[in-house]
Amino acid sequence: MPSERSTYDLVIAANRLPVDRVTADDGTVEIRRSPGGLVTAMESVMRDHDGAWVGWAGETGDAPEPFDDGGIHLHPVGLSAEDVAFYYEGFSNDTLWPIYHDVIVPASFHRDWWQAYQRVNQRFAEAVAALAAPGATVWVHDYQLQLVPAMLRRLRPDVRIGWFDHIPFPPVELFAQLPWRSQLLEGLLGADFLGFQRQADARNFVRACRQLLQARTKRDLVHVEGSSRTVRAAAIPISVDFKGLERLAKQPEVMARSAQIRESLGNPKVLMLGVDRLDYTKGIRHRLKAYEELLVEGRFSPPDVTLVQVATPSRERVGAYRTLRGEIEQTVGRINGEYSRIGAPAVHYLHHSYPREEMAALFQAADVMLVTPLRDGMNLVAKEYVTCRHDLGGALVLSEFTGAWHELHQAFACNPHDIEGLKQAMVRAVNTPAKDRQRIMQALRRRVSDHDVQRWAARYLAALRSAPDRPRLEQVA
Ligand code: GDG
Repeated sequence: MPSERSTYDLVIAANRLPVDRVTADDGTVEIRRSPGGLVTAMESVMRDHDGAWVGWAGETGDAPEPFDDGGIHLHPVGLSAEDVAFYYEGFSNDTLWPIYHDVIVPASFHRDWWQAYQRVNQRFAEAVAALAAPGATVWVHDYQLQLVPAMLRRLRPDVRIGWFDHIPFPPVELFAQLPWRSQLLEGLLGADFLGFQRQADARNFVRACRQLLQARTKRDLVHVEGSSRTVRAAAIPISVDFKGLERLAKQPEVMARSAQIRESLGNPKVLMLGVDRLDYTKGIRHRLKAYEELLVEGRFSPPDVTLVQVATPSRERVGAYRTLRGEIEQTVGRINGEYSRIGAPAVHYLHHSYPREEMAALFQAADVMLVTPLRDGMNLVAKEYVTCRHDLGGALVLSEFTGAWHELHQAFACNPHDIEGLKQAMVRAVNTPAKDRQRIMQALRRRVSDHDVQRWAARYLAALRSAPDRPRLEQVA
């Protein structure tokens, strides 16, 4: 049932709605929770607010009617097949995503993708403008919607606009490659407050404004040329719903499932686990290389040691993702061909998505969690893993190139480009005495429990409320 109200004091805009509408061949419509870090984080925030969420419902064609789900008013934005190909798969995931992740693969630049990006951002801005109550707070999310803040400000100068960047913001030397760099910065400067995962990301943004727009800046403030506005850019790192997830992990069925997983893997001495969207930023190939070398050197040997790699299907129509999948599957095949025994594969490779309960059980079953991205805004999997380890068991190997590492530095740190170093971190995680591992796990859990997603949202909304709303020229040299 759509809600009676027509405007809302809090409006979220994100590329995806927190649910997918899936129409079966017989015409029946099913509503499914959609995957991804943002959805996981925002769900618990929206539970505490009476708000609306604007986003794509996951099917191409006309937008379905707005509907309510779990106390949130959901307002779908329609995307045509061309919009999905150009705005989402193209500009968002084949232009911006590589540039914002250190150009691990080359970025593609196409002017018709940029046209689609502008068109779709305008559509989002108009949908938000129609739903926001006078003086409402609007929270725009992520790299797909960087033009929305300025577009929305033109339509609704009365609303307070925040934007949060879930992924890294690149150094100006990389950002400058974008033919549309000025328009993107100007789009973001329509906001009152810009939130980033790390201070380095916020600093990169401010520097880009200074160098590419010749904007006046001071510390975390950017003056918007030709206006009396200043915009603040600061780090507010995202987190997980610690209490909710810990509760799930403590359920007897989840704990029983965890024991069953170990059992069905032949009760290995060491179970290593990777859980990622199948994405080249996540360092899955580097992790497999390190593991393979440890097998070659005889430092690890199945069935004593085994690796479970969950690689959730992602962006399968983008070329770089198809190539990566081929490479990973070839590597897994080679490792298994060489080192598996009947009933004891060296790598269990699972190209599926699983329910949350199963993920929690896997986290609890794993002795060593491998989080080895080459670049990652935060990485919620690292925080979810420690949240699920209420038994203080397990060890986290964590890449220095994740936002999470800046908070979880007691973890077994690694530089995934340094395969020798990565191997050492994996071996250390296995060999460190249980007592020391427990102490480390306790410290990691304390950090996540004190800085959970509820605190993140409260901090973000407080920063947005207190962002400069009047000329503060005296602060901008
Ligand atoms: C972006 C940024 C940032 C994965 N497979 C399954 C599943 N997942 C869940 C994980 C986790 C989420 O998806 C993935 O979040 P990450 O943070 O690891 O990575 P991205 O998707 O790249 O997210 C990232 C994040 O936004 C939030 O700001 O941390 O840096 O890139 O929650 O558990 N969940 C279920 N089944 C799966 O198979 N249920």
